[in-house]
Amino acid sequence: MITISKRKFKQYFESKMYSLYAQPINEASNEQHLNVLASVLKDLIAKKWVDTKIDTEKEVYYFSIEFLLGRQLKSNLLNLGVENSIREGLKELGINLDDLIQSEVDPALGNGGLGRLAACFLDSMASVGMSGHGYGIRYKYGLFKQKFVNGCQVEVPDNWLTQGNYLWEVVRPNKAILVKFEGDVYLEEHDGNLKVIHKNYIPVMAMPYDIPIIGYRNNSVNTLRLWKSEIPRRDFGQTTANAKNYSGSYEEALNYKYYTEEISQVLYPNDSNYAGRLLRLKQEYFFVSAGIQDIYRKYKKHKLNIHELHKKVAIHINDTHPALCVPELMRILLDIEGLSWDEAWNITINTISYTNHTIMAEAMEKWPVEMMKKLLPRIYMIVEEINKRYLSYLNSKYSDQNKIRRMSIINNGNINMANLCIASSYSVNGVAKLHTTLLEKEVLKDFYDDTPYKFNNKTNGIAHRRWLMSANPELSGLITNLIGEEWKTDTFKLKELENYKNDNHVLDRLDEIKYNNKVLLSNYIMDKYDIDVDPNSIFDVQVKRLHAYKRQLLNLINIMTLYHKILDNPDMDIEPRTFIFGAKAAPGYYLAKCIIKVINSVADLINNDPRVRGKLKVVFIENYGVSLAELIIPAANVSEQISTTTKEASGTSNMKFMMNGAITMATLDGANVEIHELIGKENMFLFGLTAEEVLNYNKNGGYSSIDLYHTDLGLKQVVDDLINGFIPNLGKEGREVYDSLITYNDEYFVLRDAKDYERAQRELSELYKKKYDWNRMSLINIANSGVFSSDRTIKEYGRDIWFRGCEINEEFNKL
Ligand code: 6GP
Repeated sequence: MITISKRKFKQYFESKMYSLYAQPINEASNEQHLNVLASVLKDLIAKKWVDTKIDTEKEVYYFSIEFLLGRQLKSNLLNLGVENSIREGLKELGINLDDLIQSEVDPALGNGGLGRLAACFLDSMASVGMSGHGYGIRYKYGLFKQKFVNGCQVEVPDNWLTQGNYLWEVVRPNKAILVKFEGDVYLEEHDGNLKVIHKNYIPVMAMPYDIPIIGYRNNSVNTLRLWKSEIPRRDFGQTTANAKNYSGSYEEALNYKYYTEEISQVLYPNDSNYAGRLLRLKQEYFFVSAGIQDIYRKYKKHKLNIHELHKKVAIHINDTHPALCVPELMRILLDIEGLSWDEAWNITINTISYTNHTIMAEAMEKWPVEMMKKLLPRIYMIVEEINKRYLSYLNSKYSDQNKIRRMSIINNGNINMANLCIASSYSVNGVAKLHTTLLEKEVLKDFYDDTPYKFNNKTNGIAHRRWLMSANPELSGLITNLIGEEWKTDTFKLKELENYKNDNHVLDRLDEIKYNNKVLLSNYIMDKYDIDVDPNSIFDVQVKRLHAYKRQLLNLINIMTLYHKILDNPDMDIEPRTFIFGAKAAPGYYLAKCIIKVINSVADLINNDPRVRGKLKVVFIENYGVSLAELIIPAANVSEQISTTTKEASGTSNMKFMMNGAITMATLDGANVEIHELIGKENMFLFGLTAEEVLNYNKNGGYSSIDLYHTDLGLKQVVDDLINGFIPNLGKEGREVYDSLITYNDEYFVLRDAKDYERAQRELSELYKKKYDWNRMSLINIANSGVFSSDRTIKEYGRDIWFRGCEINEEFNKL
């Protein structure tokens, strides 16, 4: 915790303004004010932000190809505990802190759940006082910005580094690292020892940009180190003696420059989907190699014993994108340290742990052997050797050749990255109970049967500081008034709120806060889209990536059903509803883009129909991301978590909504199962097929959507709307969506679950009429959401995985 008086801050701010910009405060731009403020804060934490503690305690390194940070100023001020003095100081200088907070860029260096989870974990590691750091890529362009043109998604590049540098980063040229691509690898004898020689490689320099991760009022400042790829600078300290010679033509030099810079140019816009492209593989190796070499360098600098690496370092790989940590660490231990294979393997396997984030088959990374062999010749040799040893282990244990083939790391000319991760780590975890069970019993069954002790569950969590304290200050204030401050560092204390479940005064206040947040969102919608939404209507929200399995389409079908009902029965007693969507589709995901177009067209139809005015509104908010989530989630009455059961590994917006008092409409999928366990079916709305039913259908070729379509006339009407011109301004997109439901037999059980969903929605509507019952439910949700703080999750990772035992555990070594 740091303290700074208002007077001191003002002096500091002024002198920083002079040293950075040589001009008076009142002449500076907003952007300059923001830079000066960030710079002052960085100075304040500088002493605590020391580079390393590696010699004193075990350090965790979290490798992730995405970190979806969101804006940092507000949460940094909150965590440092200096917001008030700084706000006051700035005010006296004529500057409004809120303007600065709003004008900060939102770095979108991630797609969705996986990237945002990584950011929450950084926040929690610092806040629980763990020495845990992130390694990732400093993409020049983050996730595209989404615009709607005639209802269709158009992607605009996210040029977030317009000023050249990011507010919070510090570049450290003296810590740049050489990463080698391509070239020839062979063995040479030196003094009777065989040495691995890598010649004619393409050298790429990884330049570290550090972002401070500030813990909540506890003196901890960890580091997120993001690597930028560059052509090696002239003064780059590391030798490139055996590198490919680029002394040739101007054109060759330009090509080389392009080769290096391209690597960290752009984030792949895929969520839960395998990209399969050479550039992506380059990105993966680039940041993994830089990170592992960085750890190694630090380790050597502190003269630590390499035989005990696993006692000082835990390396966590966030899904398979950083899987090359395994062969890269092996490479260093074998080729540089000269350890034997067995010892190098023992150290590696006791250092690396892995999280799986999805069971969707299309997300499973498989790299062609030929691609890896050419791009990463030494790494491929090591993977091949791991596979050889793994196969011989499997053959000694099993005779079922199909099973062995399924478990093999290399198979059919491809390297299966999940198999590599499981074979080479001491811990494999899923991200919610059901997901972990599905991994163990279905998707990774062979591996679980083989090494059950590696598998464990770590149900996801969210940074409650950002998602409640910062995003919903009014609710946060009410909670503190009722139960004191302690919940901020121990969210289980939120449970005490239940004491107020029959206190009408508190329930009224809860209602009022929700209303105020809805007004803020309504104002935004009015400003942006000129759509007038009523804050008294139910705000029913589905915000997440657009994916068929997440079933935005199911939500839409229910909206259409409701629309028809009102048209057929104008005097129907219905609770006014505003349906709110926010979702980006991967640019190459055609069906998802069609669904966006259909939702937008339906929104136009409904919002312009006077017959449903005051009853129904549909708003699709463009460019959903972290900053918008902070506005939308506190304003939601209903949280739509309606994925096809078994498909959503966990979900994390479900937790954010719950913590902000929204009521969950859900299938028993992902972490909805845990929500249900906590609050029971009486405090949420459940519908849909069970996991068992979905698995059974899948084993037997699905159900028949066309039969259902012909028997349920209400459904038929809505599905036909997609193609019969009922929805204006809808062309081939309607047909595409129709085909997914009828021609291709509704892979995600949208129609199969539609009736039950409608039933649950009707019940919800009825309950909303009973104000106190609704608000009581809301309070119970908040009171039980404490378990979903990522502080809890991170402590579990620490306890069960990273700090579990530091001796070499031979049991993990199956080779
Ligand atoms: C997501 C899962 O889809 C989501 O259910 C989960 O909450 C989140 O990860 C965090 O665990 N998966 C991804 O975003 C992904 O890219 C490869 O998986």
